[in-house]
Amino acid sequence: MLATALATTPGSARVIAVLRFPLAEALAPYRNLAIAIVGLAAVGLVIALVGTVGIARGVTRPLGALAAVAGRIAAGDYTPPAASARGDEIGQLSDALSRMAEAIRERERHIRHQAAHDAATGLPNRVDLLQRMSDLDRCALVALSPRRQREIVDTLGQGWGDRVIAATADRIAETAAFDATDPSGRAVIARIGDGTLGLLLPGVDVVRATDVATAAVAALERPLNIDGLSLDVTAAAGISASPDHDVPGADLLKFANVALAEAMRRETGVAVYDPADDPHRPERLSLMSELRDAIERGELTLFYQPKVVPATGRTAGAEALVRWFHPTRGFVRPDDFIPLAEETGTIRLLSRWAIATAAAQAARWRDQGFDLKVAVNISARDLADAGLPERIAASLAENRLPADRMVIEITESAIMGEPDAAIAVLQRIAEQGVALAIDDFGVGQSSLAYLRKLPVQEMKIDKSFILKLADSVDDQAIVRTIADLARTLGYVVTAEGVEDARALEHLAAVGVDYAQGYHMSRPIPPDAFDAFLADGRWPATTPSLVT
Ligand code: G
Ligand code: G
Ligand code: MN
Repeated sequence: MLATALATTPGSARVIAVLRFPLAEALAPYRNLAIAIVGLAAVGLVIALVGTVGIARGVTRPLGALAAVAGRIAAGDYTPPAASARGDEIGQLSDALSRMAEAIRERERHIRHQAAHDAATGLPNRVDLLQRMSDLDRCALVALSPRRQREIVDTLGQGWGDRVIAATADRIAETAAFDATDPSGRAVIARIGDGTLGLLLPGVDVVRATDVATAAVAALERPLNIDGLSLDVTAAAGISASPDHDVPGADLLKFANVALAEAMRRETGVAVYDPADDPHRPERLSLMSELRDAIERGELTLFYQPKVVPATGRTAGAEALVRWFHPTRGFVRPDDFIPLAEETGTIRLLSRWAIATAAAQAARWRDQGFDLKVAVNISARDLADAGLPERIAASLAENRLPADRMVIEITESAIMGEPDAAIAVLQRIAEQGVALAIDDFGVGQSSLAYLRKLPVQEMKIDKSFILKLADSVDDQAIVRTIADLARTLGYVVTAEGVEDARALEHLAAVGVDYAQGYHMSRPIPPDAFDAFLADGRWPATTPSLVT
């Protein structure tokens, strides 16, 4: 029972309402409704749960698959995920992954290509060549270089250097000999240096490689035609082979380069690796450290060879030529250590020594009353010695010798294509009043047009044109032409290699300024030179000056 007082107006009697109907009975009609509501809610919840799980699975399963694909891509497997038919976000993600895999595959292919190829020519590079070589037990390697590559790069620029290398490779690939060694199609022409190609010939021995190299060099006798420009390159090739030169792969490359350096010196332009040419062999290195010691200990001497005026017989000068009498090896020929000293850089020490020694000797002769110009040879490497002009000035000053008593000889090949800095060194030597002479003139590839730009005063005609002068009409014509031309251009002309009186007479008739050779005297030590001067057969002063 439930009783509750009802609100009334003030002053009226209290009214109390009494409920006498049972509450449970009153609520009974609503119980079913409540049960239905709870039941519905439960069913709804279950449906929602099932739906959520379903949807979640529909998303996570394809996502998991895509994650696995991403993992494979990371591991380097670029097979794209199976094409998705779904148009929703998952489908889009799958397509994006596909495209990414393809892009990565393409970029990786590009990077691999770049790593194995030379960018400028598209040829395989040295890394690639070494990689291929390491897989071979028997192979030959030919290192080939256009002889005029450096000149071409210097005058036309690096772009043309690249074009020449590419055209050279094409020319070689066309030769039948190269084709014949390559039934397997595994032979490659790679760019192994700025100006050097490497021909890797699998299963080929030295003999067959020499055939290929000879054919390649011959094919390059014909000018290359690039963009309408005809370029005469001529080539040299060095050969090494395994197992002939029984060494692991990397050394084969070094050996082919050593042979190439030798081939450059040969007229045939082809050389097989010979350990005797190898500047890196230990014996040679010890010779070089001994040379340094020999210079410091004063074991080197200069010999002098007279330069005589053909018409009068007057001795006007001398060329200083280094001699090395080794305490245990005996006499070491300059041809055996000068090239080596040039390669190792020791030549700079040697040249500074030779200049100081020759200046002192010239001063001694001056003090004895002989007015002789003394010539000293320098090498291309000396032109990298920016301090050389000052050393020459110092040697002259120490001996109070006028600069015009000294001549510096350099071969044409040593100055051809040298950078401006090297030419500046020559310029600074000449500015002091020291004369520059071009040695071995006529055998190099230089042009008079180029030499005209240099501060040169003297041309020394190479001895190959003089040795048989009396009997060779050709040589006579050449010598006359060179002498006339040089004289017209204002050069002093010297002929080297005068071995008999007839040659000397001929030179007197042609009118060269100086003659030098065994006929007058071999290179001799200073005291023998004094005796030579005293002998009077080739008086050191003109008769008019004597009286
Ligand atoms: O005499 P003959 O065998 O000296 O010389 C051999 C070669 O060595 C020649 O080419 C000559 O120019 C070179 N030569 C000789 N003496 C010197 C030198 O003092 N310096 C340089 N750079 N070369 C030299
Ligand atoms: O490269 P350069 O010209 O500096 O070297 C001179 C070389 O020529 C030296 O080796 C020297 O001994 C050599 N020589 C000098 N006179 C004669 C000669 O009359 N005949 C020959 N065959 N060689 C000579
Ligand atoms: Mn010389």
